[in-house]
Amino acid sequence: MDAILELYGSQTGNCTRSAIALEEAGLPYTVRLVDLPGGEHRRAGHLALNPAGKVPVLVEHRPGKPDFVLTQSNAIMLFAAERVPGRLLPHTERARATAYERFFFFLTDVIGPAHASFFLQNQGIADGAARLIERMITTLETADLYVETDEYMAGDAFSIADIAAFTIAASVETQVAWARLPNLRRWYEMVGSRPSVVRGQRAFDLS
Ligand SMILES: N[C@@H](CCC(=O)N[C@@H](CS)C(=O)NCC(=O)O)C(=O)O
Repeated sequence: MDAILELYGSQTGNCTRSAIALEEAGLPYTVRLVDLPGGEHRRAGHLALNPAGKVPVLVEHRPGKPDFVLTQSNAIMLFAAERVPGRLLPHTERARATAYERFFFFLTDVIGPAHASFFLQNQGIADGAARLIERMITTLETADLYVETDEYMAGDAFSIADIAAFTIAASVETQVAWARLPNLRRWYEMVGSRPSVVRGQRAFDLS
């Protein structure tokens, strides 16, 4: 019997990125919906998987061996990329380095500020939250240059950089200045219509 993958999560950007990566890698997995509003992630069952009480969590059930448990959405993406070489990261060294460069650009310069803004909003610091979102969108919009000559965010092949970029762009879709960013718009429409991306986006929508 092959290993079985289970992805615990909810309808959030971090969970969706992980689901899209598994879909794009073609790795079969089942979804385990975690009820965040109901506090399921803070109960013993979930804390046994992730003591930090967060989602997503990927569990690999391996016949005759202990389960392998992986937290951190980006580690899950890299796990998927390594499990199926060539699907989410290029084979050649320099092309792969560029994919990492763009991936980390979106993670640290765009998604990081978005998470910080969410925290500020929850703390009642609406002005700071709004400024961070504004800055995050301006930074995201600079990615128009990446797709001016290349089809994807890191060259001519889809990669983890596209997944990171797409999920955060989708979360601020109505606020991006698409009219003056034709390259980014073309890329966004193309990535958004990929069947694996569509499936990954809906992974936690079990309604
Ligand atoms: N760096 C972690 C962040 C995980 C995280 O913050 N997950 C959120 C949902 S997107 C969560 O579990 N929030 C519940 C809570 O903090 O109570 C990752 O990328 O997986």
